[in-house]
Amino acid sequence: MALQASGGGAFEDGARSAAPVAVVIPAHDEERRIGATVRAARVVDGVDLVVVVDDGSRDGTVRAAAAAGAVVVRHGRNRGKAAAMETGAAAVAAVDAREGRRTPETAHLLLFLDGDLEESAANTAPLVDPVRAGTAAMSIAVLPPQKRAGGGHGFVVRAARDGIRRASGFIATQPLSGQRCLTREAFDAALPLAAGFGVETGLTIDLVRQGYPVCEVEVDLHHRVTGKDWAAQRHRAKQYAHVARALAERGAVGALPGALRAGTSGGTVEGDGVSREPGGGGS
Ligand SMILES: Nc1nc2c(ncn2[C@@H]2O[C@H](COP(=O)(O)OP(=O)(O)O)[C@@H](O)[C@H]2O)c(=O)[nH]1
Ligand SMILES: [Mg+2]
Repeated sequence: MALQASGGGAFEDGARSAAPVAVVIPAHDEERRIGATVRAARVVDGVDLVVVVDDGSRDGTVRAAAAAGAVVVRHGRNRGKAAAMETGAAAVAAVDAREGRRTPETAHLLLFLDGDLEESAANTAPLVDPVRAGTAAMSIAVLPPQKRAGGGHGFVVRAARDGIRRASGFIATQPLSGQRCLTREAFDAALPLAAGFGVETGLTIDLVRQGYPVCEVEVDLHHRVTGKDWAAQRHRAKQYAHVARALAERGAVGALPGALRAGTSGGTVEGDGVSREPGGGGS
């Protein structure tokens, strides 16, 4: 179900019925979940290619992803989530060139998924539908409440949501959701991506601002829920810094103090989004 759509200006309307789907999975130290995620992604309707970008993992991510049938591209050192997405999209572009897919109608649609979705990655077809139909240039998955309660990254979610609204007017239910389907043109129009974990915030703002229609779709997905331990806190702090940078680069600096106030007083947060935060949608 499309929850919201915006834009319309620069978007070249048109169905992509002939386009296959390439799944791109940025992954870091994901050996326990990447195999199941890849296997599930491969059975999604229209998917003929799964690319895993291993971003300097220290574990067996590469081996597990390859064994599950993914094309694996490696960063020798950790370069961040956005860089991994750019690398994965470049790998798909090389396949498109080799296969003679040179038009918007025939180029692969890009389906970005996190590496920790495991079996639920098989449920992502509804994310592709609006992009294939030509009603959206980017769709974003809204996840249901997760099975286990998370360690709380509400302040990052609020900062991103508030900033996106200020910068573009788009009300994002789960602004950090990394499960997104894009046309090649939309992806290219958003380059260079906002760095690291700021990538989702930047993508939404940049595409809406350019007039591309963006929609949210409820999808039954489940991912690892991060706890409250030191590593989780560090992850959240890094996420927050990256989101803040993406917003600052887009002139939405005023969002940050507002978002922090919202964390304590409930001040500026929109709609029902806060209550949905357990679903999170990852980063
Ligand atoms: N490329 C890249 N991907 C990362 C990095 N850290 C995490 N990821 C991936 O980003 C996705 C989301 O990370 P996750 O830890 O699940 O974040 P959360 O969903 O916000 O809790 C997963 O596919 C991770 O493997 C990193 O440093 N570089
Ligand atoms: Mg996750």
